[in-house]
Amino acid sequence: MLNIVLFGPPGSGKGTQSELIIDRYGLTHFSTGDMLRAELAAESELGLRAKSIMEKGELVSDEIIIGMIRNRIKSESQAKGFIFDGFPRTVAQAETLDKLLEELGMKIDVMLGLEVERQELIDRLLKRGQQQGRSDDNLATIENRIKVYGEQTTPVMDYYRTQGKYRGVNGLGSIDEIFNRLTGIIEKLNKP
Ligand code: B4P
Repeated sequence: MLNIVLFGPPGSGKGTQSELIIDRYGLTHFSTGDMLRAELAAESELGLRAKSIMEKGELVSDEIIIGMIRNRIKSESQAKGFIFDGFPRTVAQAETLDKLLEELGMKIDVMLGLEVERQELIDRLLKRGQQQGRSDDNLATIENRIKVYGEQTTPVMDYYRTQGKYRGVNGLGSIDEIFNRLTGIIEKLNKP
């Protein structure tokens, strides 16, 4: 079983690289961003609560996120492995994930951190905003997402670093180049 946390600031390529990793290793995808956007599209009560928070670039509460993820992990406990994309985003989420996995006899094997500088993040997300019209891909919200990432999400990197599981990866270059860097690390995981 292989369980990966794909980590990085907004726009670092987590969603993009997750799809390629899933194709290669047959993992089950957990994107809390995608799950929240599905709730928004369905206009569920949870979606309505999350909408204004996401549009401001703030984090949705740990309570909502943990409730959402707990049900899905339990219902997919037969999976070959998981890729967590955009989750955990706070230390409380990381601690809960560790406990949940432990209850199921599983653990996180590695956190792969995509490292991309600020201006490149802004350029990518503005471009996606123009192409796809995502309501949180505008300059004011992007700048707040990056700020919130620095304040609330970077401590999660230290959480996994302390466990010896963090591997930083240069997130600049072509999508294929970055994928090769990531698979280079994954392939070495089970080798002495
Ligand atoms: P997410 O959906 O997770 O969005 P994101 O961090 O912006 O990253 P995303 O995966 O979409 O972008 P990617 O880097 O792949 O979160 C959205 C919001 O949901 C959050 O702000 C928050 O409010 C809420 N939320 C989600 N999870 C939460 C949690 N656990 N707790 C609390 N709140 C939560 O790619 C960006 C762009 O770059 C794409 O257009 C892509 O085509 C492009 N790109 C990718 N790789 C590239 C490359 N190598 N070169 C050039 N462009 C590239």
